[in-house]
Amino acid sequence: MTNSAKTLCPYCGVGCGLEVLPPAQPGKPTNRDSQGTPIWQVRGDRSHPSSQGKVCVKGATVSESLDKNRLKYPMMRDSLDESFRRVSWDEALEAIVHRIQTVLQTQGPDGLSMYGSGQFQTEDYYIAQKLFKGFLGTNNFDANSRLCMSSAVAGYTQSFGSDGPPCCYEDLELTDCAFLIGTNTAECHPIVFNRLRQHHKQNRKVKMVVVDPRRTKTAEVADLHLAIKPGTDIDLFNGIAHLLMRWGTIDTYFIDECTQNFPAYAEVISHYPPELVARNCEIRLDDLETAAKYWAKSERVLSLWSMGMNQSSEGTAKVRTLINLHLMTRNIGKPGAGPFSLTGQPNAMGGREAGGLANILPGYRVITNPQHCAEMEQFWGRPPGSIRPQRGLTGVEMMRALETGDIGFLWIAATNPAVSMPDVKRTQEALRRSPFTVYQDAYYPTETSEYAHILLPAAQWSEKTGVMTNSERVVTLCPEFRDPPGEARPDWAVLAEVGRRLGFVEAFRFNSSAEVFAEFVQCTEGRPCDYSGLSHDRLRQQGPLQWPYPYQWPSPEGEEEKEQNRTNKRLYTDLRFNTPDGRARFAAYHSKGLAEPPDTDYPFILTTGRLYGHWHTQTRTGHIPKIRKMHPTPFIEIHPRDAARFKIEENSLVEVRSRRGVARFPAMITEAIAPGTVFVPMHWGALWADDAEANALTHPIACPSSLQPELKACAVQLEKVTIPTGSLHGEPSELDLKRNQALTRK
Ligand SMILES: Nc1nc2c(c(=O)[nH]1)N[C@H]1C(S)=C(S)[C@@H](COP(=O)(O)OP(=O)(O)OC[C@H]3O[C@@H](n4cnc5c(=O)[nH]c(N)nc54)[C@H](O)[C@@H]3O)O[C@H]1N2
Ligand SMILES: Nc1nc2c(c(=O)[nH]1)N[C@H]1C(S)=C(S)[C@@H](COP(=O)(O)OP(=O)(O)OC[C@H]3O[C@@H](n4cnc5c(=O)[nH]c(N)nc54)[C@H](O)[C@@H]3O)O[C@H]1N2
Ligand code: SF4
Ligand SMILES: [Mo]
Repeated sequence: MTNSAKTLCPYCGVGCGLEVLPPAQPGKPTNRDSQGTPIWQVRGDRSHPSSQGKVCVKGATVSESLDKNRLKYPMMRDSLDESFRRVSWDEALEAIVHRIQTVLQTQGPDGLSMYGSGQFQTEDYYIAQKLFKGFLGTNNFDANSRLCMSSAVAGYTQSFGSDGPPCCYEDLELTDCAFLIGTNTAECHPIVFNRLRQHHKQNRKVKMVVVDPRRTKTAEVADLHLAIKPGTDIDLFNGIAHLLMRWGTIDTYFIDECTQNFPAYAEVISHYPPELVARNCEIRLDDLETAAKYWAKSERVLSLWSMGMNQSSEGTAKVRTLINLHLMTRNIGKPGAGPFSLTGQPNAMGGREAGGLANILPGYRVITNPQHCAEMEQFWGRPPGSIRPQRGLTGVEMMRALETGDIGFLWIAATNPAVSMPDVKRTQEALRRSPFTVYQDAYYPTETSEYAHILLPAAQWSEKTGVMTNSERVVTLCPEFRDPPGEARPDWAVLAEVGRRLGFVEAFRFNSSAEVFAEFVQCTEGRPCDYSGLSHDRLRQQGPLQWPYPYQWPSPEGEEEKEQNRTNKRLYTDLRFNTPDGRARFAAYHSKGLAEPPDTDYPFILTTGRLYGHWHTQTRTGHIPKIRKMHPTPFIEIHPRDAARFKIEENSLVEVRSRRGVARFPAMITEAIAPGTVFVPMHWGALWADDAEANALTHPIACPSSLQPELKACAVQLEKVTIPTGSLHGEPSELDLKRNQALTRK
């Protein structure tokens, strides 16, 4: 190909448009990376509505990662002690089909399971649901979104009657006050942050409040940083609500007409007077009052959140308690306002739309709703009763089922659970016991490939055509613009082929991902996430489009189209919610705090998260020199007071122990972290550093409603180790040190 292509960045859920150009352009020197390999040029797509031409370092360097360490051919082995041998696709697929049939006979459908990813495209997700839930008869499909977005899904669904972020990015530029809670937006959703920050800088009256135990890059520029004690968000929200009630700055008309359950909520918040809340959250009383005042005095309040809220044993309650504040002040369904969950992965949204978790079905249907099961049975031409209205196993439960022998077949795709799951040593042990694991990934090796019996090479972004949805419900077509390496194939095509080989020939007869998408969109018709009017062709011709986008909407790009695009920017503008009576639900929750609070044996709270340059388990970013230079080594952030207590100096090696495991990190002493709390990045699995796995320490205790584990907090003890750090991880980079200094500056 010699022309440029427009696509979407395959990293975070901001979903920036990219324009890519082939390495060789007439009359120009070939574009190469620092090692001399020709690479595609990447720049921001100015016509993309979400990003308007902007990109961050990850998007800008993505093409450097595409050709390194690729898995090119199917590989197989009979046991994990053997080395892999190259096999044909035919042999690999036959082995998979044979195993599925054996497990169906010996253990039944629930002996089968698949663990997928928000890095699937929507077509991959849909085919996996059709195969597992529709045709194999098990709801054991879960995705890494369980570790990421499931509390937001549960929160939206319970408060509004269905999933779906109701806001759009334009709200970032229309708000009077933005609350950023448990989100390091500046590093993790940089282009969303830039849009908000620009607006904030230009308008002195616009306020930015950051709620995060760490003084992050995001917190640095806030008007108010509430460095709450980890796990006290509900205290804070109920405390703000208490003050709003006291001041009478609530919208009683909206509460009466459009919501339910306010009295129960009012009773709960009466127990959260400001003095108590400030004490529980370990913040100043006047800061709490200032936060409440900002909320009360602003016409339009926007809240943005991500993992500091979702990854919690009370994640759903946190989300719903935040939504309460929006309901109580009618900060919803209007420009510049609303509760806006920032999605993590590039297509976590598409996954939700396509039913890609163990408790949902395509088209924002819920698996425990028999009517929804019946609709999908009919859609897929399956006999009544074939989809059981019972949720399947979550990712963590799949690991438990490997321990007990309850599953006999595990298919992992587009995720690296041997790094990213909580209590990862136990996870690794469980994976070691799996009788049959298929692992489908773009790269080799990854930490998870060590536990596979069959490796399937995946064509990844740029090598396959499919659709992804970003945080603001904008759907973008990502076309194939380069050839997959070796024999790599798109995920949807592999799943469809297995479906056909299992005998479901007609149901899985798809010749292209466009056909898969065309089938999928039909089952969204009439649903809250209706995009039955979308097709690959339309997205190719018209560019990215936002849902809802029903079939009835005509195609011309004239005035009518523009008008419709305007009306689907925000959900709930008519103040009718997706509950049976159209009213939103207040939630009455008391704060419970952390599942594993610190105690005398494990006196510190460990929190974990991300750095600007790296993406998760580094399968891509670990091979990009510029990013490695930015963050070459893991580290642990410790407050100077705690460091002094343990005689820990800058860069001395610290051993961190929890009840589950141990890890070691060079110390980074900084006032950016509160005393009593320490932070480590999640990016270093066993392939990238010795003993620096954040998840060796974390626990799997989950929110009872969303089943999302509390990856953001566990109790640990610290000890200084006396061997020199250089031998383990090398020195931290200039940039990380500078960042640390900048953050320490008060
Ligand atoms: N650079 C980069 N960007 C990414 C990713 C990446 O790997 N790298 N991954 C993407 C994905 S999948 C995701 S999910 C997002 C995650 O995006 P974020 O959620 O913004 O990132 P994290 O660093 O995981 O956590 C955010 C913050 O939560 C805070 N926190 C911890 N405990 C609490 C608490 O109890 N309450 C509150 N209020 N805050 C708390 C932490 O101190 C941390 O600063 O990023 C996406 N973007
Ligand atoms: N301690 C701690 N742990 C965490 C978190 C945390 O904050 N703290 N965050 C959690 C969250 S929010 C998330 S989202 C997870 C992320 O954790 P993972 O999903 O395990 O991390 P990734 O490195 O993104 O893994 C994606 C894999 O998919 C592969 N891949 C890329 N594209 C394709 C494709 O098209 N097809 C296939 N088959 N493979 C592809 C990549 O090579 C890579 O191996 O981590 C979770 N774990
Ligand atoms: S902000 Fe997210 S989507 Fe945009 S370029 Fe960066 S990683 Fe990609
Ligand atoms: Mo995530």
